[in-house]
Amino acid sequence: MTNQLRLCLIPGDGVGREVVPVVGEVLRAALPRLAVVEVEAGWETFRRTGNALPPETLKAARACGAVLFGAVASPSHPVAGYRSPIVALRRELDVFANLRPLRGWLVAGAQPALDLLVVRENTEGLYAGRERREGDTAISERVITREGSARVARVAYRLAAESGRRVTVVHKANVLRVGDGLWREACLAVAGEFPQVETDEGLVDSVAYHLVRDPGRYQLLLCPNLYGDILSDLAAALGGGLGMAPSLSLGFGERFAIAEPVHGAAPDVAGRGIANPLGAILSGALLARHRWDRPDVADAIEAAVAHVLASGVRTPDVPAPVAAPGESPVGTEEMGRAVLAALARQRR
Ligand code: GGG
Repeated sequence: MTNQLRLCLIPGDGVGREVVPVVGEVLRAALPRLAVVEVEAGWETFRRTGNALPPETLKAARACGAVLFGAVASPSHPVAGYRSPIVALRRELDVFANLRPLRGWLVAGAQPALDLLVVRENTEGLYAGRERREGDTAISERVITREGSARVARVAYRLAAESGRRVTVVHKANVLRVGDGLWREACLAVAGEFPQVETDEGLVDSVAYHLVRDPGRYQLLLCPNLYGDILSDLAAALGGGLGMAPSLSLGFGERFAIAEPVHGAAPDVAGRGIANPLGAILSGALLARHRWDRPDVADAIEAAVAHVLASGVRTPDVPAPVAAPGESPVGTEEMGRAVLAALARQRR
């Protein structure tokens, strides 16, 4: 069948195993002909099989072209033969542009003015994997290339042109004149290809400050790897919490895409049935929008999530609104059922 949409589910570790099945159900309800396969990866997989990213997992991810990854819990100390499977998978599929849309959801403590897209370079920078110890000195090489910077900048500018957003190029070129200097130069050269898109620039520390002071100030932050990682977590806190933050990593021509919630494996919460599945569900919506070209499905899922939150349903990580302090939070599966019910109501 030529137009069959295919999805590879990789729950991974910790709460990934609890939230990914919920996304599978939501996407199957929204796209009844979706073909779904489930495969394994992660620290637990490594402990059992000696390989954190087994070859059959990589093969399934390539065959489907669309992956929904849960979370991974790599140890903080080096382990012989182990490498982070999510970092390896991103590199294998060369998904170089990480999109993190962040908005102020209707929950206690969120900033309603927040409506931000963070576009993060996903394969270079300090995460290029070039680290070594020389005695008591540790050296981490930060890799920035013109080509790597320009290709993620083109994704950001294309999205900005489609959505009418202003692009802010984030850097620290006043100190890191060589690395961030090249990043800035490459991004501003791409800006020249999109004269219809407004561009400005910001030093990463100043952007962090202004984001907290005035969450509506920025529309699209174009960031090298580490800055994008940090600023998107900061923005997630302003939007209602890490549990609700989605992400999508895209490769060239959108041939490969990996959706994953921004949160990690959360060992303190795992196994209790209380993880927030909304970040993962909203990541599924990003697959529909950017990989499967189904903005109608993405809009429907996002509207269902907004409806559920507006009706006061929340998991324990989301603070209770002042108006309803005694209301009890729900668990992962119940939140999934609430989103499914909201989706079904839209179809009536
Ligand atoms: N869903 C994103 C996620 O799992 N974040 C944590 C992460 O990327 N950790 C890297 C690792 O543990 O290898």
